[in-house]
Amino acid sequence: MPRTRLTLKGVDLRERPLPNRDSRSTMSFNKLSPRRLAILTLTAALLLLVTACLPDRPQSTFGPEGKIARDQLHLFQFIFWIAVIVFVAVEGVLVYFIFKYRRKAGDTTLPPQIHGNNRLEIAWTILPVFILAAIAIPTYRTIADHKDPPEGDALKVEVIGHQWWWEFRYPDLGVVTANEMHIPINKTVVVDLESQDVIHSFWIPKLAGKTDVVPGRINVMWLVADKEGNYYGQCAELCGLAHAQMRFRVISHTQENFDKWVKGQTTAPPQPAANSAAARGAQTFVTKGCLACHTISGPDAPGVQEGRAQGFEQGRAVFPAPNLAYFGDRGTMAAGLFDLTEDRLAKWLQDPDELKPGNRMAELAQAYADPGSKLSDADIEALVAYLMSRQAVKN
Ligand code: HEC
Ligand SMILES: [Cu+2]
Repeated sequence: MPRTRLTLKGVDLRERPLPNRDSRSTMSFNKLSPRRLAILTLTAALLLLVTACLPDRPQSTFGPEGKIARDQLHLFQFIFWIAVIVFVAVEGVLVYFIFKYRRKAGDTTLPPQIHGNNRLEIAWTILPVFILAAIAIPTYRTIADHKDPPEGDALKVEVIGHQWWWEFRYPDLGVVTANEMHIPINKTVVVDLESQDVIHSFWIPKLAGKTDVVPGRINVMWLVADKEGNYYGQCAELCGLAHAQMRFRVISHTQENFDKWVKGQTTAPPQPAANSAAARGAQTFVTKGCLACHTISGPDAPGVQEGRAQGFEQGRAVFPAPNLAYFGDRGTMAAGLFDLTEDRLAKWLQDPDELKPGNRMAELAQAYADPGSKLSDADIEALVAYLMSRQAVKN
């Protein structure tokens, strides 16, 4: 049977027609040669790959802005380049031999049959040992370096994962907030991670790699932000229906601005003026049962969220929910899903399930489960005015 040959420019290979070449033109890609198709596919794949890796994208690990993420990237790059060298060397030798030792046309003899070569065997056993050792040493060093936070002054934040939002408690500062974690720059932030329901994973691509958030145990991680910024975070563990919409932000400030933020979060916002829309909203918030799940006056008292979580497990219509005491100051809503605007907030209150399918508020809150308690347009307007007025006193 005649052998077919590859046609490569510049290589002395005689071209022979492939068998059944005509049959290929009946394929649906008849305008695109397989070669063009391959190039097109590769280009598209490369483009996708490259856009996903651009360091300035909000969730790219290639643009680290803190020590932990930077160390992790350096380690990744080190291993990546070793892998590239190994790949190029092995594939290079392979391709070289494929061409060099091709069977010549008309040659029907068998090549010399070799079994085993001690020198080779030893070389390719020992070489990988060195390569793996070279990878292991910086890997262990990085893990050890990241295990414990550096000595000295640190800010402690307790992060609690809920289906499908994040709670942030600052036990030493008396602050409780949700979905937006504020931190000072150039300061170690020690994060205690705990879940009140299923396993989540806490991930801020530009500041630190993922750490699991597990019910019944506290995982500790730490991070440092280099500069002021607004960083995207994301739950990185499939945790139920709205898992992909369980996002958050980390906002880093200079120490001075961070202190201002803390001061704002610990000074009660003024009560709405009598007869204002916000005052009606405050009433509506109580009468429509929002208080069952949301605290709106200061930080949640100890045990309150745990009580809600237990209630949920016992089948009651409650669930731990974001603290709304300073909701009007937030930049985002519904766990980092949308920028906070009055329109979005009104849409959320109309039908939370439409904006974030499966969320617990739409499932359980009296205002959505019980047609008799449905919010009227006037209720929604008043609630929007009230919630947006929940802002820290500016100082
Ligand atoms: C059964 C408990 C429950 C009740 C009752 C409830 N909510 Fe919620 N609410 C939640 C949960 C849980 C979330 C978080 C949803 C998510 O992002 O997945 C939430 C989110 C919100 C948010 C967005 C918060 C944020 O951090 O982005 C607002 C605003 C809100 N609720 C307002 C209200 C109002 C107003 C009422 C009363 C009409 C109400 N909620 C009743 C559970 C509840
Ligand atoms: Cu999650």
